[in-house]
Amino acid sequence: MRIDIVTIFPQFFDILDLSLLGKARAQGIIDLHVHDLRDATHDRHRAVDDTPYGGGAGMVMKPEPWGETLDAIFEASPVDSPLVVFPSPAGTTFTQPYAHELSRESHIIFGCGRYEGIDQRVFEYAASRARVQLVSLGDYVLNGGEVAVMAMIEAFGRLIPGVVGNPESLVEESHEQGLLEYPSYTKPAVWRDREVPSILLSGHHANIAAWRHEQQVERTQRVRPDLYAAWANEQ
Ligand code: 6GU
Repeated sequence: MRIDIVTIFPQFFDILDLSLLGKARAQGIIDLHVHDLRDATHDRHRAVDDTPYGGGAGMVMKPEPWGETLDAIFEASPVDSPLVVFPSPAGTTFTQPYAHELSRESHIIFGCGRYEGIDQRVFEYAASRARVQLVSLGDYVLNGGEVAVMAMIEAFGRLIPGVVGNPESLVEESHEQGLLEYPSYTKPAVWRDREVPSILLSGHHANIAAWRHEQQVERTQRVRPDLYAAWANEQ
């Protein structure tokens, strides 16, 4: 999969060299390109923002550097219609099913906005050359899209075949079956007077599976009544 990121903070993404995703890059599973939006400015101050038409607080990202950067990426795209994702608190909510969708794409371009936003015509132009989606992490506001893009790449990157060593480890996680995950324990069997639930030491696999499922249902009902209602509805 090819991933392009457009940002005014390219160093932010240096940490994608690390861990599972760094390994996936080294193996050629992920082909990452980070672009500094300021490289497409042509003034002395390398300005990427300007005051909003109509007035109001804050600054708006200028369209020209976006157009130039996106054109270069479209030219280099291995596909006819890549997916352009703009992280935005005004977007649709990022979910595990959406992470699975992203993991099946061939080319994703992330456009990180800063300031009060990006000139609206950039979205319209991008939509004339590619598929465009505005995506939000949740109902709160970040200063810019960089952290959101990092979170999205962490979420879908590990779903790309070959990135996580044992694919079975993906199946029982929170949000994969509409429930939160069950609690986990390892050795020692007693730690600071706290015992591991005895059923986990019993060796009885069917009982263990049933206990874990009960734990998932109980935990989901307690901390995420919204998820629980949706899950119970499906049963
Ligand atoms: Cl994707 N971007 C920004 N700037 N703020 C957010 C967000 C995204 N998701 C939640 N808050």
